[in-house]
Amino acid sequence: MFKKILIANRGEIAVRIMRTCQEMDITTAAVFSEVDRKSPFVYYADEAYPLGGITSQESYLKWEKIIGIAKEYGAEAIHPGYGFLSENADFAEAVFAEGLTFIGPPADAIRVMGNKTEARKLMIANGIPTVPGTEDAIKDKDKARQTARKIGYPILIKAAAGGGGKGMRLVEDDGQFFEAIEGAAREAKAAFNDSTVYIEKFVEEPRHIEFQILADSKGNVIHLGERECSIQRRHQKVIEESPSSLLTNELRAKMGKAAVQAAKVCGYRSAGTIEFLVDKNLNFYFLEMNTRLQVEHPVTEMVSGLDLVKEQILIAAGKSMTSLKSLDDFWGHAIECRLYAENPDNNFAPSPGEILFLKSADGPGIREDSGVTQGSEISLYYDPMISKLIAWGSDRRQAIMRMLRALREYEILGIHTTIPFLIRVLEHPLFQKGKFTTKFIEENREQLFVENINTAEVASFAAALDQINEKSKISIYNNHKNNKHGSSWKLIHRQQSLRKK
Ligand code: MV4
Repeated sequence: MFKKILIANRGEIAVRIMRTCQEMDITTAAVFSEVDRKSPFVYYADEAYPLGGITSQESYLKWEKIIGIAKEYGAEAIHPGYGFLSENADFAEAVFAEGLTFIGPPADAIRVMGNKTEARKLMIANGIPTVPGTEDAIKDKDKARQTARKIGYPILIKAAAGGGGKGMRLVEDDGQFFEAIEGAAREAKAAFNDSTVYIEKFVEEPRHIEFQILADSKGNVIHLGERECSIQRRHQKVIEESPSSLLTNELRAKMGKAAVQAAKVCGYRSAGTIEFLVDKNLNFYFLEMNTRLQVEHPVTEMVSGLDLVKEQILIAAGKSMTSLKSLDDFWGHAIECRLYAENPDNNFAPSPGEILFLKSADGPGIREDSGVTQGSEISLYYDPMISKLIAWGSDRRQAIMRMLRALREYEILGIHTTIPFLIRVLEHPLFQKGKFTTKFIEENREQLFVENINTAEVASFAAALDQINEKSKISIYNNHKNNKHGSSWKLIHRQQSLRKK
């Protein structure tokens, strides 16, 4: 087993990975930018090495430097977390070339899945359902328009080098086709330095459901059920859960089988995720594969009892994955909320600053994976996600109620957070019934945002409260149900006593 692992990441995921290393008796080495010098993950690590620099470009993406540190200080393996270098095939290859272990899939698997047309081709060749569309990159625009007509509008133009919704164009009829193709290609060239685009039929009001897979070098490939990720805003996931209330055991088995097959045909090893779209007739289609540990991996951990980081480390060290009999061993329901340093009632504007006070949630069924602490400074340089709350319950209802309770317990001063918005989503009757698609937030704007509070009756009260809140940047998340556990007034009191000190 590895004696020392370098974690090439920051924030909550760096802490998450180090926790498992602790449990496995593995020494941890952090690398950090100047902005992160005092971050919890730097203190958590057994050793920490400065990368210098401020932006990602100047720090966490400097892979020669990171590999150099690993070699100099005797780390045998590098865990990339998510984002940054995690899906960079050249990095994975360079790590290997330097005699170190990349805790993730083989570079070839990253490469093929990183190219969305290559990935589609591979899936089609192996009988895995994909969205109807072009198999190859578009070269001839007239031919492409013929294809679009054959598929039937609306269609989506996607960038081969894209993913995660970047560089997508919706085309509703023939008249828009050429302009859209040219625009998409131009955008793809600018964003990914690759103008290759392809066409898919537009699946209307789909659910986004993804399957967690694990593959080891002994030839074992299993799936760990699904995560329902339809609650998104601008291609950013907001809430994830497992299991999905949409799937029957029969459909789950079918999709799981396709996910395992997808992992096998690309020669996968480590933890990975197969994303599917599911339409209203419960047809499912392969969308893309994420060749990394994902932000939302904890919901799978909570229902399976597995530690996915431990599995990744075991697999990277050439050992078998922990045996897992079947989904019959899974228990209960888990929900994750991503907490962002953003103001949901001002179009999710970033909310940088110092966390003046922090008392997070705990109690039955609550897990928090956080990257911050009281006194942390939230900068504008990196992703604004500061923490993840995960609630486990014996059923979906209990998981929702526990999450709501935890969100109301959470006390944070100095920055705005998305907590008030998350509460509104969890309280929404359609969310509670499990009746939603990827359009949920867009379609329920009126109930999810408070910008329409402007009646004369509440205006003066709201103005007064706003003033206080603006000063202290307190999120008003409790002006309903007389919830005394998280009252604004209590927070304001706390803020004032902090000021006196
Ligand atoms: C689609 C689609 C409908 N039809 N592809 C967005 C993220 C990227 N992974 C692919 N995405 C979509 N691809 C076809 N053929 C709709 C989306 C989509 C979406 C997917 C999952 C979750 C949220 C979404 C929000 C808007 C669009």
